[in-house]
Amino acid sequence: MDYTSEPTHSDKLFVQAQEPFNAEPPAASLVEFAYTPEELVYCRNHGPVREFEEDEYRITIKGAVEKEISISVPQLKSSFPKARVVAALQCAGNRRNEMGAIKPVHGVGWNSGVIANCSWGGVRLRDVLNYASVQTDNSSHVCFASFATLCQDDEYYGASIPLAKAFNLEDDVLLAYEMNDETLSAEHGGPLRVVVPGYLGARWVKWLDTIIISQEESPNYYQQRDYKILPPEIETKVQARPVWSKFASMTALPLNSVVGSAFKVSPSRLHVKGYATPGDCGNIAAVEISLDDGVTWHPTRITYQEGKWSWTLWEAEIHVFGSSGELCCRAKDEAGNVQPKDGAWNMRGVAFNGWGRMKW
Ligand SMILES: Nc1nc2c(c(=O)[nH]1)N[C@H]1C(S)=C(S)[C@@H](COP(=O)(O)O)O[C@H]1N2
Ligand SMILES: [Mo]
Repeated sequence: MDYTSEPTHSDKLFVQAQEPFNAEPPAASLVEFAYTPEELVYCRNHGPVREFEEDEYRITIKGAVEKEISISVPQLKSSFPKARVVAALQCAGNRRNEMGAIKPVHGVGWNSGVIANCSWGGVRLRDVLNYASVQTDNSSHVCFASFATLCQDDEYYGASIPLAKAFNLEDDVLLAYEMNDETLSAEHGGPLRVVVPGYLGARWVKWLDTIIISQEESPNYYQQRDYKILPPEIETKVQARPVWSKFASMTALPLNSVVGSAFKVSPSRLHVKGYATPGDCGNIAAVEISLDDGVTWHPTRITYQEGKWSWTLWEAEIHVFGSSGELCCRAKDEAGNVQPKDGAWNMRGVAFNGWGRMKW
């Protein structure tokens, strides 16, 4: 990993592009905090960041609802109970550079820093939907849109989630106005963004202004084309175009873990820290590390995990021989799934989850 190279380098984030603004912190900084401080929260934008006045900011809820609603953020805050959820926001392109090393992929060249574990405060989407009185069954979709902002590949930014996810009592999908107990900044989608615990970041629509209950998924580019795991034989966008609609939109990201840092604490002892995120089969149960490419594995200590949707932080001290080598890590979930050695290649470079690796 090389964070000193071009294009630019800010104090805390490696800036991939100024316009739209895309930037990530080094994973070594991330693993120092259970809750990611705002200055280390990655920025992923498909268009310009826009600032809005909270008092005048309104969202509309329409489609298959009994009453179409237009409600301001101050009204949302005073009408519905406040909910708080700790959840990891992760871009589907996290670790794309590692997948790109197998064979080139299309997308921003992210390392392993497009992830942030934050406490989100807002109102529950299901409370708002119950108020609007949804007139359809659970096979429908909640489509989110930000018509007020521009983006690169469509007229607006949009995404959707199954209505069942929005209504699941344990899932806590929020319309969030706070991040880490502070007012949500414009950079991260303030005054209002969607928080979909467990789902890839692309569904966490920023500057949300419209919710539509529909029988269909969002027709938006970012739901229908981007953010799909295409089969490995599709290598170009030209090949993808006629078949895009055949493949499912991404929802949960896969079981994953990454080595964030490895420091020598003595000539023969290495202190290793990392993070892990679950797939959709239960939380992280263990993370192991290996110094011999997976022949032998050593346990690590889980130092942070909170609720169902946070990331897991882990660390270990391990005896090393020689002056350098490679370290790898793998996560296991409560259902017994084990992170695979090799991540499967796909054209967009999404959902890479091969063993975490780091040279020491
Ligand atoms: N309106 C809007 N919402 C958006 C995006 C965007 O470009 N526009 N990017 C999405 C993607 S791909 C990710 S990973 C997250 C990033 O959120 P962050 O910039 O707060 O880290 O926001 C999602 N929501
Ligand atoms: Mo993303």
